[in-house]
Amino acid sequence: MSIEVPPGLTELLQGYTVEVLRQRPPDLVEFAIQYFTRIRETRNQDGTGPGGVKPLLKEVKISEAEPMQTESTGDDDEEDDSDFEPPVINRFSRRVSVCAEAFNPDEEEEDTEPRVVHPKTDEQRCRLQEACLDILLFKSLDPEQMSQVLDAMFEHRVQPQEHVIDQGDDGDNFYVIERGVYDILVLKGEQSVCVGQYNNRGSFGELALMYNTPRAATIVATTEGALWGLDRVTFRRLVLKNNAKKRKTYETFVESVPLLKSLELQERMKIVDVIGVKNYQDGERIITQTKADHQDNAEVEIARCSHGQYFGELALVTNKPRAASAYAVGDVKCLIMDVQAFERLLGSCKEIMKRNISHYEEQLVALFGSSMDLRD
Ligand code: 1OR
Repeated sequence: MSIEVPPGLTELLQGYTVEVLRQRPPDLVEFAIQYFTRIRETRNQDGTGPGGVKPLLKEVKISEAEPMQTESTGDDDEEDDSDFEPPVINRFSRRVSVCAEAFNPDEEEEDTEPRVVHPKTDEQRCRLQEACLDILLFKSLDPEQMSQVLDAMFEHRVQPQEHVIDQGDDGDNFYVIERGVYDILVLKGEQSVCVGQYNNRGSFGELALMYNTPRAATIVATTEGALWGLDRVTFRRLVLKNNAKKRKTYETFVESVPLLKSLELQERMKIVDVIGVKNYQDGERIITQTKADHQDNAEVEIARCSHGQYFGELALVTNKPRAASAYAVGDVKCLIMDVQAFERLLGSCKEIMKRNISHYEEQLVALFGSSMDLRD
């Protein structure tokens, strides 16, 4: 007696199995319901009909030890890019390493991914928009892309001591901080060392998603807090695509910045990946001096920066409050980097910056006649 396997059954079960292995959901039945519901929705949307099952993954390699890698093999790209992930992910359902996400941001391929949408109340959407205002990675998204990002984000409340991310894990989500304090811990040998902190603002978790690498640090909440998560697939589809454009736009500019000359090309490109672009109008304040050292409080112009120069590094290099304010003269376009990216990517440029600090000190002596200690 021969039993006929209905067409599509193998792919259907394979797809489900692969997603289970990738995401390790705690509840297989619950996960199956979500998974197959999403398939039905996608099928209804693209008119595949009841019998048809779109292959969800073309090639999957699973390895516990190796970091994820992007594989690109010509024609495969299109199907690989239709990779599917149900959006409900928590830190207890971590991904294993999967090599199925061929993504070539340079290609202007048609966008056929099912959209991830987490419904929100008006109040939630307001809080989310507020939290995302200064997120540099979102600054170059167009309004339609930004709206897709906001739709896809989901709220995640955290408790003190909760590990939001563990170093070495595969990346599942990118996080924007609404509130709460979070320590950044990095393993130095056997020891976990606190190398920084997020204080009620900022974002983290982009590196593993951008570069398909294991999580580079552990993030632990030290207070109760609220985060907004963005799933890996949506992050890659929107933010990575934009980064490819940013690289093209700013490649030549970043090459020409004297401070960055000592960096490798790859390092310079990583800078472009994390920078945000911000425009200022004539007279607008860009950074604000934290304390005025002079009795009369009058502001005096001490220097002017132009194309390819930088400012705002002093407080970061010395860990002191902002020593000066900066104002736009005419229309100004700045490329901005947050403090964690500055630490991570510009460590090797710090010596050059420190040397330049002595120029500031000389300028201040010339202006005010007395020496000022700008360093620690
Ligand atoms: P991720 O996806 O690797 C951990 O997950 C996140 O911590 C990482 O993305 C960054 O968003 C964030 N080195 C590496 N990752 C960092 C760092 C960091 N700071 C924040 N993250 N350094 C600290 C710089 C203050 C360098 C440590 C040597």
